[in-house]
Amino acid sequence: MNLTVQEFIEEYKTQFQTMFAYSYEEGTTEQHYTALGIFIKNYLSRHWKETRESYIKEGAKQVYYFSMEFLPGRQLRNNAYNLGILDIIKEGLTELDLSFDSIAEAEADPALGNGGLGRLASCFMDSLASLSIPGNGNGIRYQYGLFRQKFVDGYQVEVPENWLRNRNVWETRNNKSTCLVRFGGNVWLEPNDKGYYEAKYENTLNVLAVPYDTPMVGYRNNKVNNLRLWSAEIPVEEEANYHTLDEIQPISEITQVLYPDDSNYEGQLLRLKQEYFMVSAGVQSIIRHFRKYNVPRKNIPDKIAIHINDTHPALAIPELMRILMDEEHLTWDQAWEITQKTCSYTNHTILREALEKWPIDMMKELLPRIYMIIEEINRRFVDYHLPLYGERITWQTAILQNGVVNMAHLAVIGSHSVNGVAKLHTDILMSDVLKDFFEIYPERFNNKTNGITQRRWVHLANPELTALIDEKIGEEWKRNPAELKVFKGFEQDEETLKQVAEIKLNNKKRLADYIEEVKGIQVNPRALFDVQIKRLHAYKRQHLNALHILHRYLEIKRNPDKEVVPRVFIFGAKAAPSYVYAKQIIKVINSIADLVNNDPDIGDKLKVVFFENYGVSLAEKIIPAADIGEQISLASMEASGTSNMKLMANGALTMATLDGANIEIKDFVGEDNIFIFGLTDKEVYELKANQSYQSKELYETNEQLRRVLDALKDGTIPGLNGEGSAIFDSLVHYNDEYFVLKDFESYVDAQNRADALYAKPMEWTRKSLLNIASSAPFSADYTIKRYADDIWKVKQYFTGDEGVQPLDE
Ligand code: BZD
Repeated sequence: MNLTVQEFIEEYKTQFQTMFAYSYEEGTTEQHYTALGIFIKNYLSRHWKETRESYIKEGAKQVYYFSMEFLPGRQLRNNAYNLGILDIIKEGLTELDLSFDSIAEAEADPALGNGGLGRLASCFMDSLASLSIPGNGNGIRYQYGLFRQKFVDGYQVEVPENWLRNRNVWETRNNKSTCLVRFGGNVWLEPNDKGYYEAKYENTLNVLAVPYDTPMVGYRNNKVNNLRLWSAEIPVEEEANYHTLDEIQPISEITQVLYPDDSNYEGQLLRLKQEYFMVSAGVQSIIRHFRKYNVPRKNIPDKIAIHINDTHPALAIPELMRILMDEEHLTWDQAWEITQKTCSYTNHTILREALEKWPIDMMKELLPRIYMIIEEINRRFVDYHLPLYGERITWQTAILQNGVVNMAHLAVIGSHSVNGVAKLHTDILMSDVLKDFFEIYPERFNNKTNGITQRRWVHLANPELTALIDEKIGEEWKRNPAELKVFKGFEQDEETLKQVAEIKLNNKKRLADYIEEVKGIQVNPRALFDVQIKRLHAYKRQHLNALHILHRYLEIKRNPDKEVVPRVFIFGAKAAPSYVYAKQIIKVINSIADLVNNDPDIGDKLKVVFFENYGVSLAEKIIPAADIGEQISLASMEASGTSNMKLMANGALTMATLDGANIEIKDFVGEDNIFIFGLTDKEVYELKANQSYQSKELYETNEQLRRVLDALKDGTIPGLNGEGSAIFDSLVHYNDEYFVLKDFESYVDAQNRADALYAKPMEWTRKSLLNIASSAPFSADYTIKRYADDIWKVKQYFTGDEGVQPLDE
């Protein structure tokens, strides 16, 4: 299928006319987006069908990535690119006097996730398809995505995100594959004359799970995998029982909104309903699919891998047990062996408050059969381990503890593999958070450092840089990222450095224009662009960044004639709606922005830009323009981070603590090419253990720090209503949980080193080039290859010499 420009033009015109019954010349941008999306979907549909059929024909083992969150970003450009028809479409549209870029902007960006975890799931979907691995996503089709963030007087306000308002061109409703999910009621087991127990149900709430399938297009390999998102509806045969909206509510609410929570976990019945709904529908449809393979049930683990993305889908374990026993009539032991061999689990956090625990009473009432199974898993676990490991370890690792179901324990016990998402994180899981489990099941633990897809985050987000790399080292790096290291050979090549610098400047100019357009702030594109983009959380320490900005501001005011390296501080961050402290930080940063941006003494020396509604689309604009990526979490707290990888791949230098994947970034890029500061994880553990930290002492003894902290509450910053004082109090009077003050000085030092380097543009750019050239190890293609080989045991299915090749690291 080699589409030509002329063919595209003709087919597109017809497509448009068929859909809207008038000529393309009269169409709105939105209509063009819809028509073009449908055109691309039609174009890929053959591959989508053939990929599915070929996996079945080959008897391929398939992986199912269960995740409550996916953040795919806009798909028009990505799909056209991976299909290899982007340039043809662009050219064709130009001939029709239409702009591809504006059409692409009309697509809604599905915010079906909170942050890193959801975006990782989508990077993985891209890599699975591009590596020709039979991989499926399984999640929820939330009607409303994560809230849209607005700032009103500098405060975060949440507005509903109705991403489905205009039609979603990518999805296909699949009425053939619906499932029934049961909640509540009474359940009991009855022996029957066939020799097994039958599960009997009464008074259950029955919910129809309807799948919407979305194509996940591989990179130029004719492979299209599937992302299946479930939506809750009333079962057709029960429609007559529902009369009012109130009666429908318990069903429609299940897939109405994404739980807006990033790690500050609050238990809620609805969330548990969502989790079970997704998991039950997903496992049912997998088992149904498995039947097509016509092999004995004991071979399920040879054909299916279920991956549990954090504990949110951990009910897949008891649900698979339920289906194998109640519906497939296997014994407990048979079902358990299959379940453990099939399931694997990734942990994404060590924050204790983020580890899911459900009240037993809630679980029992909402999911009676599932609870019976969990109870039995727990009973057998305890019976087996008590004599071997004794009381302490056994009770600390039990699933049922103090009236709650510990979901991480369920996930570890029911899986054959448990992984963290960066080396340090996995070490911490083994030595601290899950250390008793590590003693029991050492062989289950492994590390899989996160990765990102360079296709979206470099090839598409940064086309000029991509073209330059192509020109210098050829295009092989696009299929085999390890090739990128060849680009290191240009670190002393003045011409290349100039080109890298010019591309960065162009990207910054584009971002500067966008800043002016949406924020009305004029920034100098030659200033150092310093970027912190991630969810707002105290452990990520956006407030440390804010203190540094205040420090700079006060220094400029004190020494107005001193030359400084001009900086633009750029933020993007949403706070969980109930997370008061995070919202106070947003308000403080916005108020600092008002202060700094409007002070005539400051001019271009310092600007602060806090974008509203940070998400995938905004990240694509910001990242290529960044000079510094801020990765300043308290060491030991950030599981991995992934914006660190996207930023370095686009030539930003990383300002980092030795946390998460920053450590591996440092190892690959070399410590001369990254700015490291702050406490190490060991120092943090020590300070916590011996309780010797006194933040107030620092406030009292460090004059520079005191000046900055006082500015939070002495009226220096306009427009605050106690938010500055609240942060001051947390840092000074409540002993600074995340060691912000402790790390402040070394942070400022590192920032000064960055200034000094930025004053030597060639040297800066050389390091920037080295970052780009060292980013290959963070390609999600490698990460996925390791999951495929070590955990899932799934193969790549090449159909020719196309596609991302077997990887050479
Ligand atoms: O997962 C993030 C971690 O904080 C990052 O360090 C890591 O890089 C990414 C990917 O592994 N965790 C999340 O994004 N977590 C959530 O979004 C979340 C959502 C619901 C409930 C709890 C956490």
